[in-house]
Amino acid sequence: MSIDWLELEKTARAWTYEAAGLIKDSLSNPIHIEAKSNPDDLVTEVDRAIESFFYHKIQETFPEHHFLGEEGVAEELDSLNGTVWIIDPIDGTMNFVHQKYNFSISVAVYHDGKGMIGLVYDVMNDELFHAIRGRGAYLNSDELVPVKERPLHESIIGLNAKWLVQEKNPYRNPLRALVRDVRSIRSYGSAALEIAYVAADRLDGYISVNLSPWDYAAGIVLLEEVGCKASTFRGEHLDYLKKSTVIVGKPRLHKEMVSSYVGEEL
Ligand code: 2AM
Ligand code: CA
Repeated sequence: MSIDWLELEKTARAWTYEAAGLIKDSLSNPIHIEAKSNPDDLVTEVDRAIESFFYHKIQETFPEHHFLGEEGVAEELDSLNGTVWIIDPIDGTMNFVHQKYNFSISVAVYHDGKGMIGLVYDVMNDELFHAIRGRGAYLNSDELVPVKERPLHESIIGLNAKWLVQEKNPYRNPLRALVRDVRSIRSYGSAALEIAYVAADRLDGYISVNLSPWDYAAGIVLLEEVGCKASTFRGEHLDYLKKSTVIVGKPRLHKEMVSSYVGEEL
C-alpha cells in the first residue's frame, strides 16, 4: 500500500504541536533530572513522557511502523526497513532544564532508509521547520529558499566550544583551525535546531563530534530540500543506527570543511 506522505506529515505535525503543549505545561512544575552517559548528559521525566506519547500514538495509529527514539521507550532497531519514525522528544535537554528555552522536538519519518518527513519544532519560539521529501522545506508557512554560498572566512558555523578544549577529543586541533578560519561560531545547544538553522540560512554549517540518529534524522530531510550536504567527518554517509561524527553545510563549504579540516585520517 502506498503511503500518503502529505497526510502523514499532517498527523506528525498535529502530534508535535500536542507534545509541545505537554512540554510547556510541564514547565510550571518542578522537573526531576537525571544524568545518563555522563554528568552533563541529562534526561528528565518529561523527555520520557513525550517519547512515550509519540510511541503510543504511532503504535495505535500505524501498528506496522517502527520506532527509534532517544529514551529507549521502544525496543532497539537493527534495520531501517519499512517505515521508521526517528524521534528526539526534547533535543537540547540541558537548555530545557537550565533555560526553559532553546530546545526542540525532532520528528523524522524514514522509509526503507530514505528520509521522507522532517519536523524540527522550536517549542518556545513557535518555529516549525518542516519538509516532505521532494516538496521543499518550510519555516512555519514560509518556504526556505535553496542556499546561497558564502566563502569559509565569511561563514558562521554552529559548534559546541567544549569540543575545542577536551584533551581526549582527537578532532580538537582540526576544529580549532576551523574556528580560527571561519567568521564566527555559535552554540545553541540543540543539534536538531542547529541543523534546521543551516537549512534556514541562519548558519552556514554545523559540526558535532558525537551525535545520535535522532539528533540529525529530521534535520537532514530539511537540509536535502535546500541543497545542503550532511556526512560524517570523513565525508561518508551518516548511519541511522549508531552514533557518529556529523558535519553539515552548504555544499561548497561542507566539502571544504571535510577536505581541509576534519576529514583526514587521525
Ligand atoms: P540532547 O539534548 O537530546 O541530549 C548539545 O550540544 C547537543 O548535542 C544536543 O542536541 C544534545 O542532544 C546532543 N548530544 C548528543 N549526545 C550528547 C551527550 N552525550 N551529552 C550531551 N549532549 C549530547
Ligand atoms: Ca538529542
